Amino acid sequence: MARAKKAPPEKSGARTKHWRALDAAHHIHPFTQTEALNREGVRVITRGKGVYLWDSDGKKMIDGMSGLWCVQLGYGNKELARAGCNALNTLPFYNHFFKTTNPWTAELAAMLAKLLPDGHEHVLFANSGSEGNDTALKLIRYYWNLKGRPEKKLHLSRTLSYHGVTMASASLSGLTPMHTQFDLPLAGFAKVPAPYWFGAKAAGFGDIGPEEFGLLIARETEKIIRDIGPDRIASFSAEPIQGAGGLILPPSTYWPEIARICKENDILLHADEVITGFGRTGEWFGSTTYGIEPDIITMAKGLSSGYQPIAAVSLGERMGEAIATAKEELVHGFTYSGHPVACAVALKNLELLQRQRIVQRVKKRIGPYFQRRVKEVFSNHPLIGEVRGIGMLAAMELVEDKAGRRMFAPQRNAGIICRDHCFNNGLIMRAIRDTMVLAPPLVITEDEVELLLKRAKLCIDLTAHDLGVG
Ligand code: PXG
Repeated sequence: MARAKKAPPEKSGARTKHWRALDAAHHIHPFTQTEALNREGVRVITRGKGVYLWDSDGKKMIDGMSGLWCVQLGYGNKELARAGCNALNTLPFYNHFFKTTNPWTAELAAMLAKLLPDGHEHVLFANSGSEGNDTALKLIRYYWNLKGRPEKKLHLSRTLSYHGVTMASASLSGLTPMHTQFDLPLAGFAKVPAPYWFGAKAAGFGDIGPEEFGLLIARETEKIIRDIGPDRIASFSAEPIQGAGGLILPPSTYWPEIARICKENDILLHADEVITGFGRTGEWFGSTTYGIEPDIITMAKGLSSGYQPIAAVSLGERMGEAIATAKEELVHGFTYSGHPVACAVALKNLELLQRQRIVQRVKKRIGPYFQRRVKEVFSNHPLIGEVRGIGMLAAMELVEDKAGRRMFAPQRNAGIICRDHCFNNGLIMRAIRDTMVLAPPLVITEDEVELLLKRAKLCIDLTAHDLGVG
């Protein structure tokens, strides 16, 4: 323990050892088996610039995941740093509880209202996607209470969805490994199937096409709603594209049918745009990409390019009207809701996304380029069963048998083998089960896309070799 108090040593090897030891002794990591990590030794990330990260041994990596799907503007953006620094020097903290606001919070709320889909004129702030979703669920309950429909309490969401880790957000999440350790989900949550077409064959749906599958899953959702009784259902929460569940792109038939079902059954539609917001799909919001008209939207991550922890929840017309005109106090809010430094950084981030026309660039130039090149490089690869993507999101399914769309048995660890090759070869690519996912910063250049794909190809070749495919 005495070692922990010493200043970091000068030499990089010794410094890495020093930080590893401190981390192993005192830091419990998220979604990590602590004992295994400490045996292996953690990687210490010390610096970022553009699309690159460096570790404490000076190893440079290209970040194909924008941190955790969030660094839209890349690392080391000086304007974002200056905006945060300016707020820190001017008003490092004040709250909004005592009939007060601050310039950055007010401007950010107005800027969001301008960028959000029509009707979303009101926002509340939180500090993470999980808190944002927790807030959204509370507001959904409140809305139905205000409307005299207190029996509408059940929250629907999808299998393989990721909505965060608080008690409510984890209950909303459909990734079942998130539940068992904590006796979740709480009461009042129910699941409907995800429109995961690539997994349809393995799930016993046979050789169904994506469009037919999208309809089938929406109709299955409708059946579950009918069985539960629409009068009991408050909301349907969904990511426009499921991110952490495996980059599941909905077939084109899915969302229009879900919108109809929600409307007909008077169920509030809650879009979780934590990953799909702020240009990721080539529009400001994934809801626009898929023609979804949500009653309530959660956003975080790209809102500040991840430079500050901040989330927002926006209310569409009917929820905004009911909540903003209620004749009573809204008994909700965090110490740091609308934190001035986080708001200043988010505001600057939105200004830069607009000034540099980054969302249009994703839609018109770099997004189509990225999609075309990922498909060119991987569509015919024997280890890749499907390449899918939109904007600056791409997924590649590692399969044992390409023609038969047969996946690997989980114990083959295909995804983990590939991810480890990536780390060792200067690329950060996420493995979700055996789906390899890329979500690079929106500012990535064509040359950087080429470098990223060159490394990804090398790593997928190495993985194919390890697994004896091709
Ligand atoms: N909604 C969505 C759609 C998310 O992707 C959250 C809510 C929760 O946000 P916070 O800020 O509370 O983490 C997320 C977060 C991964 C990974 O490995 C993805 C997330 C978080 C951590 C890891 O893909 N998404």
